Amino acid sequence: MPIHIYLDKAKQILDKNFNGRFTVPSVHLYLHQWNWDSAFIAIGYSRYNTDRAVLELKSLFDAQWENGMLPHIVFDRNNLGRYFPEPDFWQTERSKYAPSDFLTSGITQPPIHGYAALKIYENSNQKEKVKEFLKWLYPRLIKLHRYFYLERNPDDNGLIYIRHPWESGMDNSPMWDPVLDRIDLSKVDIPQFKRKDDKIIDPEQRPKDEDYKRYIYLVDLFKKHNYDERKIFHSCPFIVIDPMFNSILAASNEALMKIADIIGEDWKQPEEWYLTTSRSIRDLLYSKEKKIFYAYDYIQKKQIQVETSAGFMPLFGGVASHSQAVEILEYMNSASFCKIHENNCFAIPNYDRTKKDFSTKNYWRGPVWININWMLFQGLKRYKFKQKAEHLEKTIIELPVRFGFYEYFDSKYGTGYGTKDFSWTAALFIDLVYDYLYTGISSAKREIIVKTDTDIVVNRNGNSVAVSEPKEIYREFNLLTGQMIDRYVSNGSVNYRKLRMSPEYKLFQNVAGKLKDFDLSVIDTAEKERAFWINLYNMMVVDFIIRMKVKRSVREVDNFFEKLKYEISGKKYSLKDIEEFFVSRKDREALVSLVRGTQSSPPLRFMSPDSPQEDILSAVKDFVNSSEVMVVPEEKAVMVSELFRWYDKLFDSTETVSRFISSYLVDERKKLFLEKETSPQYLYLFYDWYLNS
Ligand code: 2M8
Repeated sequence: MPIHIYLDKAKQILDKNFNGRFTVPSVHLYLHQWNWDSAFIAIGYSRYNTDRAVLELKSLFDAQWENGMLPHIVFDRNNLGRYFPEPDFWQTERSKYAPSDFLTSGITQPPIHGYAALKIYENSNQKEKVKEFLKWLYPRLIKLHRYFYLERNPDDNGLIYIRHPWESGMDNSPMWDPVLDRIDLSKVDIPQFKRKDDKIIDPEQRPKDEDYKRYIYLVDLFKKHNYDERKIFHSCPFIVIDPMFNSILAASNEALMKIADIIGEDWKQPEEWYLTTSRSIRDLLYSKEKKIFYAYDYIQKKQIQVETSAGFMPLFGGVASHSQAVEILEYMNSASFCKIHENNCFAIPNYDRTKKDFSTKNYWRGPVWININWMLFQGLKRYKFKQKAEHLEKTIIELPVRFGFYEYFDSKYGTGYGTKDFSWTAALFIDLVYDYLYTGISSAKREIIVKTDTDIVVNRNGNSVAVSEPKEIYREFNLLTGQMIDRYVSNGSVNYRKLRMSPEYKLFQNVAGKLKDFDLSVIDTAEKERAFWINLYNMMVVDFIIRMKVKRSVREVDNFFEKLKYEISGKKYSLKDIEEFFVSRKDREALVSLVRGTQSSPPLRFMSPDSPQEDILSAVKDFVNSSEVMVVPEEKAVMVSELFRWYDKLFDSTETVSRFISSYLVDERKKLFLEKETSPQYLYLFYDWYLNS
């Protein structure tokens, strides 16, 4: 399914979750407005609906407390009774700061709103309108940050504490276990309560009852202190400094400096906050030995040495020093989280996979979350760790496409968990896909696009060469193609830089020039013809990539497959023409084995000129047994490359695709499934256009 169909789907989810004033995280479980969810949602809207983006933040800040705190939930009066805890439990009216016209919770969440507000401005094409809104929002953002620096900054070093796991946004993260464990459930009074979440979502995917008891114990304590910060600080057993919360705050301070500049305000205050918090994160939360940032237990005055994705978050907002960034990248890209190209994981799971209590499916204890990966993607991009950034970006787009717009995803199989049609998954997907559709390539790799409105005959400007015998041209073409692949391709990856400088490529350009006057009749058998056109197609792609100075993706060149051509025997051929040739021959195998200069292509190999059948079949096998084709019997699902849709004349039904795949699959169990299952669910994978370099 083309990517814009998923984009529409994501927008429909936001529409469904929008209640006229704000967008709930999900109508299945979270029927109110959540603090940081709304910021992510606004970022998604900012790509196509400025009004909604603005409204999202506006409705949230309307419920800001008098002391500056931005509540973690703003309740929808029309939807009470379906979530726990709700206003009757929070009783925030006990605080003199709580708003009288809104029902809210009494805690906050990671302050990503400054960052989101700047994104709205950057993405919107209604700059004046957003500027007006920023003038309204800026003092409120300052008020929020001031609350943190005045009320939650006990050592005056810019490290802000949180006083409830819900404030971290990563509710049951293993990071909080050592602190929560100190609340002895047999010794404290916990009010009676009834959870609602575990009746809606499989309890295996949600926090345990013991966790909830502690969450509720803390809320009850806040209530007893009438939400007085000082009193809470002195009696609350959970006072921790979260590297993610603080990194996000730093990122928002930085955004506030830019916003101040846009609306003509003084940016000194946010700058000072930015510098203080960043310095303290670097100096106090980092472990040089473990190469990760840790949370800090303020009561026991020590780092909480539990490795989670929060420990990488100082990349977001540019807080980590360069050497720290390099070190944490190494950890992030290890088996503990997920290595690039490792097969059995997706992007960054939320907890170190090597730990005994790691879970692929339990909430914040190991699954993959889209918002976390989105922030890490921004951080990696900022530090120019492009390859890892792209890996995350691809996953963020791929997971919802393959498995649905879920709240979180199994870190091994990708299965969606929690609630479906989840707003921030949809919103951040929209954000990345907008970059993608806009340029056809990743925003981490975006480069100038070459426009080609008319045909460019690429082999015309080769050196003018003496006319050769057709047989000689054919022999040279095969020889050089073989040599180039042999010497500059390893494991299917092409070293375009070396190839461009190589003597073989120089000679190849000459032969390509000679093809203009070539006599195709020397290719006198059907098998030779197959080999020639596949090899030619693959070499044309390589030649076009080099000549058009493609850096990241063939998508940098408009109409790469239609307008770039080779003249052969006096006739012009585009890549598309060659594809059409194979379509007319109903040669599915040849079409699958073509190498389009992309990551989603099979590895580039030379097709033996006289009898290519074996080589073609190896290419098809490589393709079918790669991540381009995923057969998941447990889910009764088949996920295949978009390529099968491009050639729907040949792959005219899912049965045809199943038959084709099953004849090349190595895994017998999957083969059997395809042969037996008459109507598996078919999904089309996102095509990876990055260069096969
Ligand atoms: C989750 O938290 C709420 C409590 O705030 C819950 O579990 O009921 C977390 O994932 C949190 O980060 C998120 O903001 C919220 C709504 O999506 O759900």
